Amino acid sequence: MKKATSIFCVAVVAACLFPLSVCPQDRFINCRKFDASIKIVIDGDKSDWPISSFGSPAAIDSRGDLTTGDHFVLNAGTAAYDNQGTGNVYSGPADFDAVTYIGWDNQAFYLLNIARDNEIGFDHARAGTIDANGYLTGSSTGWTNDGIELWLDNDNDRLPLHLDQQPEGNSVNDLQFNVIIDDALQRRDYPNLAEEDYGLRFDNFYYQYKEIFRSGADYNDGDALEYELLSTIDTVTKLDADNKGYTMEIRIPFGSFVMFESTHPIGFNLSWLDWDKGEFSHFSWNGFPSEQPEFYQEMRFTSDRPLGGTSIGQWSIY
Ligand SMILES: [Ca+2]
Ligand SMILES: [Ca+2]
Ligand SMILES: [Ca+2]
Ligand SMILES: [Ca+2]
Repeated sequence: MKKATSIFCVAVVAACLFPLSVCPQDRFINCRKFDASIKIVIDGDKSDWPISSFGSPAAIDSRGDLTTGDHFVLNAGTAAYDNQGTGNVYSGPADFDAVTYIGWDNQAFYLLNIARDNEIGFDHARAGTIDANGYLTGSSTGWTNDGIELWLDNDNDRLPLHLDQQPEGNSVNDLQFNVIIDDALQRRDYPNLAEEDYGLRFDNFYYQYKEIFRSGADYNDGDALEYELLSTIDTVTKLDADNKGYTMEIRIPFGSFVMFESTHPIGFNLSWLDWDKGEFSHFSWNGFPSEQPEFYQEMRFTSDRPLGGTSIGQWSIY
C-alpha cells in the first residue's frame, strides 16, 4: 500500500511537470483563423489587419528549435543569410527589417509583409529589369527585386530533400512562390503607362512581380496555365512615403496549389529579399537554405483563438 502510494505521488508529480517541457513536435507555426468580423482587403493598407490580437512570433532559438508563434519577425541572428555577390553586406535593421503576419478564412490564406529597406528602386534591382520606357523586360521574372519568398511543403512530408531534386525532378506537392515590388515601383516611377502594362508583359512572360518556382505541377509552365493561376492570387504592394520600406498583402485561395488546404498542416518557410545597389541578399527565416523542405517547420491552420475576435480561453466559465 505504501509502495502504491509513493508510485501514485511520483505519477502526480510527473504529470504536473510534463507540461513544462514541450516536445518539439508540439511546436508549430500557428496560422490563426480570422474572426468572422474581419475582412481583409488586398490593397497594401494594413489597417484591416487585427495586429494587436497577434501573440508571440514563431521563432528559431539559438539551438535551432522552433518556438510556437503566429507571425514572423526577422532575426538576423537566427535567419540564414545569403548573398550571391560580394559576401555579407547586411548592416543592420536600417538596411533591412521585416515583420510578416499570416491568417486564414474559409476561402484563403493571407499574408501581410511589412518591410523596411534603405535601398528601394529599379536602380537597386537586377540590371535589365526594366527598359527605358518603363516597361518590364520580362527577364528573370519574379526574382529581380525586393520582396518575399514563400516555401511550401504542402503534403507536409519534408520531401524532396531539395526542391530541385534530380533525377525525379520537382514534386507537384511542393513549391516556391515569390512576390516582389516591381509593379509598385513601376507605378511610382512610370505613372503614365496603360493599366495593363503594370507588372505585365505580353510575350512569353505574362507576369513579373509574382511567380511560381520549383513545382512539378502543370501550372508551373511559365505560360498560360501559370498566368491563369497567378491571376487568382491577389497581391498589392504600397511603398512607404519615405521610400525606405513597403507594405505587401497577399491572398492565396486554398486549393490554388496542389494540397494547399487549411484541412491539414503544411511545411512552411519564408525568406525576405533585399536587393541593394544591384546586389541580391536573402534571409531565410528558419536558418537553413530555403530550398530544403526537411528544415521547414509545420504550419497548422487553427481556429481556437480567432484573430480579431474573443478567444475561447477568454470566455467566462460562469
Ligand atoms: Ca488591407
Ligand atoms: Ca537594404
Ligand atoms: Ca513534400
Ligand atoms: Ca533593397
